[in-house]
Amino acid sequence: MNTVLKRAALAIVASVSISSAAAAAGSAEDAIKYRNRVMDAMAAHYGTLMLLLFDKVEGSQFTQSHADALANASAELSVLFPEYSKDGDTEALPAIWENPDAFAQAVDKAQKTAVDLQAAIAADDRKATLSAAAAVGKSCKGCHETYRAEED
Ligand code: ASC
Repeated sequence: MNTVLKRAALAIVASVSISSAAAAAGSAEDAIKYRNRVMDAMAAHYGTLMLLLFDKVEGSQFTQSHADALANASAELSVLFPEYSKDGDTEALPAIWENPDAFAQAVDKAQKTAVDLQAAIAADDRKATLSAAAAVGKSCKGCHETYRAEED
C-alpha cells in the first residue's frame, strides 16, 4: 500500500474507534460514577494540599503536583454533568440542569480558583497561596450548598 492509502486506512480505523467510544457513552450510571470519581479525586488533592500547606506533614515538594492535579481535574467539571445523568443514584440536584447558565458560571469560578491556586504555588507566593486555597474551599462549599443534596 502506498503511504497515502495507508494514511487513509489509519484515519478510517481511528474514526471508527472514536465513534464507537462515543457510542459507548450514555449510561447514567457510568456518568455518575465518573462524576463521583473526579469529585473524590479533587477532594483528595485539596485535602492533601491543606495538610501540606499547613505543614501538618512532610512533603511540601508535592504541593505543586496536587495543585496541578486539582486544576486539571477542575477542567473536567464542565463534562461531569450531562443531562442524562440527572436521574439515578446521585446527590446532584435538578438545579444544575434547571439553571444551566448559573451552573456554568459556578463551574467557571471553580476552575478559576483552582488555576489561581496552581499559579500561586508555582510563584511560591505564600500569601496568594493561602488566599487562593481559601477561595477554592469556598467555591467547593458554595457549589455543594446550591447544587448537591445534603449527605445523610
Ligand atoms: C473538600 C471537600 C469539599 C471541600 C470543602 C471545602 O475536601 O470534599 O467539599 O473540600 O469542604 O470547604
